[in-house]
Amino acid sequence: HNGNSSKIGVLGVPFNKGQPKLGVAKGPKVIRDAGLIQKLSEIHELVDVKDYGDVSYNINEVKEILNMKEYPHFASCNLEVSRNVEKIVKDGRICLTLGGDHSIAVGTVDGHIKAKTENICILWIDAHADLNTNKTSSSGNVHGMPMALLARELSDYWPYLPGMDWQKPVISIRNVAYIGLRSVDSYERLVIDRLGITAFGMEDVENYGINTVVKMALDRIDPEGRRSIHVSYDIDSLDSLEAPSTGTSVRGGLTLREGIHIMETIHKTGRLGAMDLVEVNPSIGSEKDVNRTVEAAVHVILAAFGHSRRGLLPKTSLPLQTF
Ligand code: EXY
Ligand code: MN
Ligand code: MN
Ligand code: MN
Repeated sequence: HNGNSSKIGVLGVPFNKGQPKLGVAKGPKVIRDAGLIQKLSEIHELVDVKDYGDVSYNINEVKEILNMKEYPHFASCNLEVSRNVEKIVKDGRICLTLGGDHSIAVGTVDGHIKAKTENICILWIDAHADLNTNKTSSSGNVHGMPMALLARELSDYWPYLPGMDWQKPVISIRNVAYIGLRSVDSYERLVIDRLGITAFGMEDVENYGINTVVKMALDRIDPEGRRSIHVSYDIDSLDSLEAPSTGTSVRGGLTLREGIHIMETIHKTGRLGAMDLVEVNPSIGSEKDVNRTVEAAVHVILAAFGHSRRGLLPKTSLPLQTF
């Protein structure tokens, strides 16, 4: 482990206004209720986990933006998310943010960038590219837009966004990679091709295997191995059988094994700076579906912070003849 890889700060963002399904605001609660904090602290004895609670925000009365539903809420919440993530990372902790819908990643990435003075890269694990602008989106749902708000190369495609002056689209799309894509809109496809964005879809996972895909992704976005890694993990990257309780599930996705493997590999770099786990919606599906989805989220998170599927040796050595 590197110096700070065992210090974790957990932040909940019960935000649901980036899309129409209300239950996603209960994501932080169901993931915590599954024992996340305790399980994190049990990974190994050096883990130090602090729960910073949930973000709350006052709505700033900024003007509405065409085809960005609930824009004033989005802008107001993300300012608080950014401030909290910046503080947690500056406290020397890896910030784990529990969503909430994926629109909150504008704030988490911004906070991470501010704390690390821009030297970050992003792995966006998702069935979707979340690369629409308000002009290309057919839904107007802001959870389909965060990556387009974050990328420096797309800043000219946005109108002036009041109440978002704090947000800097300073990340270059060259430092962003996707894994898990299988539902990409036509303008998103155009942007990926024109800008040459590193994007591994499910067919690449089949062709190369997940281990090679993660290595290739990291090699592209952080060739010198020096950046702080931001993983924005949308639970809908997993197959609908693994994570049924999510708002925009798409079949044919990652197995839980592949999803865990990604985060084990990231953990081994020692450079995870922040992780988002978003789009768990406990109002979708049966109780069994919800438990299955939350369990999958917890497995992926534990892998990110060093849980080993091999098991750990005992802390104290007993005489061998005990066995
Ligand atoms: N591309 C579609 C849209 O923009 O509405 C669907 C977006 C779903 C986004 C989910 C969170 O990853
Ligand atoms: Mn997403
Ligand atoms: Mn998605
Ligand atoms: Mn098990």
